[in-house]
Amino acid sequence: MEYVILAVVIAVIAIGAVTGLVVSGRRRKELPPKSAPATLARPTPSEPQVGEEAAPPRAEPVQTVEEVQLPAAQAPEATVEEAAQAPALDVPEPTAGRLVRLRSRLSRSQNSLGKGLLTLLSRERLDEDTWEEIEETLLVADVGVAPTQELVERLRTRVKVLGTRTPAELRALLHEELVALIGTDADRSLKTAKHADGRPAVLLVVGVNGVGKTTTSGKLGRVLVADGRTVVLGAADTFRAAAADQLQTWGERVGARTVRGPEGGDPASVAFDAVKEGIAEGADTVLIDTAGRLHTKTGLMDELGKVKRVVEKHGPVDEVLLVLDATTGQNGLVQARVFAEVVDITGIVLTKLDGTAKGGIVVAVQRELGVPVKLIGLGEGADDLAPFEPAAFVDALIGD
Ligand SMILES: Nc1nc2c(ncn2[C@@H]2O[C@H](COP(=O)(O)OP(=O)(O)O)[C@@H](O)[C@H]2O)c(=O)[nH]1
Ligand SMILES: [Mg+2]
Repeated sequence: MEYVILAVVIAVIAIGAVTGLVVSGRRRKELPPKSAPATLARPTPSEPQVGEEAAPPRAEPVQTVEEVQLPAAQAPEATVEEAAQAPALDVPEPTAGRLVRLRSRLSRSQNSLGKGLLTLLSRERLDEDTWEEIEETLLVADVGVAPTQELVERLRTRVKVLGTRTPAELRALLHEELVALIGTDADRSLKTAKHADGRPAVLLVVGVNGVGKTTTSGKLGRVLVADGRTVVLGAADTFRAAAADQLQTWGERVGARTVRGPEGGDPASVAFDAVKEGIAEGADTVLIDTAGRLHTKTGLMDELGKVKRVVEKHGPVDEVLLVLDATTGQNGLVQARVFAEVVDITGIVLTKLDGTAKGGIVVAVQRELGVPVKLIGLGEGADDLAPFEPAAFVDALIGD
């Protein structure tokens, strides 16, 4: 009897266990999968957004799995994770004809200089007062005293010879004289091509705080990438981490690597490392952004000299670009002089020409340094940097 009871108990337990398993198994099957991917990870723009570069958050609609259409011929190995790691790179605008594209910016900002001169020259009577007004217009636009007098003299002589003055003749004459004043002989090309021995071209970007060095380095990096070059950026402004972030952001947008050091580290060693990296990678161009040195701080200027000397252990620096803010006018000339004493400037970048009527500074600064303006900045946008071409510049000033 006891055996019977025991057998029944065992049977009951066994049946219970089996049904329990089945039920829980069913239950498990009814549960939704633990990690149903409600949304597909989208490639996120992974670059850190800093300061002026920070774009407003994109209001992109979230795509659900159902909405995603797979392209028929998709490479099987392209996984979602891979896509997330490789954000789409910017495709910068081609550099050819940039000044022409940006001419409306110049026409607007330099209206009083270009169109103003033309209007004055077109007056019925060109009396002394008018010539004084012409002179005044040039001086106000920061052309500088000596170049202004030269130009006025030449215009006076040529207008006299002209006799009748048709608008077309006057425009052509002024165009010719302004282009001559700016100069067409100088070599305005940038040395950015790799050397015969495989060493990358090295460009140093210098200037005081806030003139647009980092922005220019970034824009220039884009230009070079657009032209098919491989670029390494060197963040030798080590005074603020934000400065290196800012440069890195520019680089990431076009796929250029940024070499940086610890905050407060030695700028010369970062610059040295950047060139070393460029050599190791077989890059075409190394662009080194430096800190904004106040020209009154002798120690900091000495440091800039050191950056250049240390970089030159790898070989000569190809370009030292002095960035000047056109809106600062004559003050920029004082800065230019001090920088020229410390490093041999090979080219001038004039930024913010979109925000000032003082386009004549192009003439003044070239005279001051005997170095050509090679690039001009015409806005905060990523592609608002143009090679400087005298004829196209004058076209924008007075119309063609
Ligand atoms: N309007 C205008 N702003 C510019 C231009 N170039 C630079 N900037 C602005 O000038 C400010 C300082 O630039 P940044 O590159 O940080 O100067 P840095 O201190 O010399 O490195 C930023 O707000 C830039 O967007 C330009 O050509 N036009
Ligand atoms: Mg900077």
